[in-house]
Amino acid sequence: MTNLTLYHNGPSTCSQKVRLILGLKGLEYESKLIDLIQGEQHDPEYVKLNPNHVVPTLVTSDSVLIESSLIIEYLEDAYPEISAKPKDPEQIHQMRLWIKNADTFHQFGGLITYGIAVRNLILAKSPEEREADINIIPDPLKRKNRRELVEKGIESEAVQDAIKKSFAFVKKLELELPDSGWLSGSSFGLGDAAVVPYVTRMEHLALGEIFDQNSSPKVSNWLQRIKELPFYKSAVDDQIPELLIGMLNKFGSELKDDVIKIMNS
Ligand SMILES: N[C@@H](CCC(=O)N[C@@H](CS)C(=O)NCC(=O)O)C(=O)O
Repeated sequence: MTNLTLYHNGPSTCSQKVRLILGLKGLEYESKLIDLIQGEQHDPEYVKLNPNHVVPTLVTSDSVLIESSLIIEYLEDAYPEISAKPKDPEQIHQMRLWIKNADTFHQFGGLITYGIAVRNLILAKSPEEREADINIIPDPLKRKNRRELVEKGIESEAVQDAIKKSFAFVKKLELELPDSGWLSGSSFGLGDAAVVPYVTRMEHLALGEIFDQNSSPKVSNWLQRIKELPFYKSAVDDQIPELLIGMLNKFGSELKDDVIKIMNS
């Protein structure tokens, strides 16, 4: 019997990562949803758990765990029965490089999501609400980036850089996906869970053609195999509102040609 409470958000990439490993291991958890658009991550009670004002946070009977990549490593250490990592030390190192790649890429995933689509939700708020939303972000650089990408969208230099980094991320994945077809040894595991949310995010933003069967067959097959895992639907699809997917797709489709042009520039 586990005693796990996950503070998370349906579409959040870092939350998906943790839910995928909970799903793989068949671990039950109490779900506490944090609405990021409403700013619940800044609620003083939540900030006591996660001083970085972000999701996810996993609360166990003994401790409060933050940082999604460290949470999945914790889950592997605490619940090793269904393993999410290879035995071979070199393969473990390869897997961890992918976890690190995903962590490095994370900020760019956020920039493309906001710069292409979510900025429109923020722009729909009153100027006062918008300013308050931005000013509450604790990290000054993140605050500056958020303001710029809300104002400029894909005209922002940071968003354009993130679009190019997204393309490079998929290319690297296509080039380096091991023959086993997984990023975690011989089966789905921590490396795959860390990377896949960023790839599906691009798909939701109508950029799926950069990793379709023609352009990136290895990534395309890997993604398909992950989507067929028995726990994928409950860990990911069921947790992302259709309305949000529709919104990401709509704004992504409107800008797709421009985004692809930036990727190739
Ligand atoms: N390094 C952190 C990053 C967490 C993070 O940035 N979470 C995003 C969602 S994927 C978030 O809560 N964003 C809220 C905000 O930026 O206001 C982790 O891996 O847990």
